[in-house]
Amino acid sequence: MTTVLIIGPGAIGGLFAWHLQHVSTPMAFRHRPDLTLPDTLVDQGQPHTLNWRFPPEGTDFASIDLVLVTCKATQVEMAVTPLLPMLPDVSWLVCCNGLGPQQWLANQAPGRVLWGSTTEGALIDDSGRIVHTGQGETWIGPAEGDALSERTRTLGHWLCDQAGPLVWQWDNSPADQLWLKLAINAVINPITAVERLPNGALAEEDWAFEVDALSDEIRAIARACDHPLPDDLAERIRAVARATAGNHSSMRVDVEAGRPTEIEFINGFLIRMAFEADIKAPKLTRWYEAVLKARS
Ligand code: KPL
Repeated sequence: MTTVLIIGPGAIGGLFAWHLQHVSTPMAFRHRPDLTLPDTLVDQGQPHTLNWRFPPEGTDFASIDLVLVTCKATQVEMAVTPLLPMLPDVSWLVCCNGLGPQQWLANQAPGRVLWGSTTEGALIDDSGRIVHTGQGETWIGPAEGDALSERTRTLGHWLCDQAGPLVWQWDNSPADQLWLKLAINAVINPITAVERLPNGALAEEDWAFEVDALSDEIRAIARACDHPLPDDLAERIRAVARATAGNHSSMRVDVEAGRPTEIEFINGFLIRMAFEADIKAPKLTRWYEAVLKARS
């Protein structure tokens, strides 16, 4: 039996635990003593019992094969750093917003890191249940520029092949998916967070100019980084806004809860790439600054 440890036992962590629970009993990393695990997942109105657990006292970490990192981008370094020396041989799959944490982890564990990107929608409702709000897909594959070990590649294919309830696909170049997700987050998240809008507002005519202008800036940066984004990026962003119309973006939720946001890992990352490529990014910078102010 393959042993999987999940770091970030939130909505996406729980959704992935559900995907795995008939072939593994995923364990979740307890980073706070008061943390409890959601025990129910609601999919299409149907409740399902989640079968995951915290590792018992004295668990031999050497028995872990794979670590799924699904926490916020802001927490990856802090959560993973103490585990790295304890887990010298495990494979890692990092699936969170942004691109910086993925690059950081690939440097820490060369040959053993998979990058993932997901369009699944999930949230934790007021009764603590995970609700699967949008059917999506998850793509996983080798970290960019890294030669994947055979063992990690095999585990990656195992994750895709086992018939869980979700759609997981192998992608030899997941960096392209990550760039697309980054672009979507860099437009939807800051605007909805600062203006306190539901995602669907960004598909409306009122925001068309802003979405177009931000998309143009992001496409120029991505091109300079050798990850060209589709010509119809703005349309794709509007499609995601429409598909998640009633949702509050994760950044809006964080701002409203007074928590740190992922702005540094999304717009901050793109602004740094723009600076290195000598490209102007006034719109991205404006929304970056507005999110920092919205928090204070
Ligand atoms: O990924 C998201 C997020 O909120 O972080 C989107 C796609 C904007 C959906 O809410």
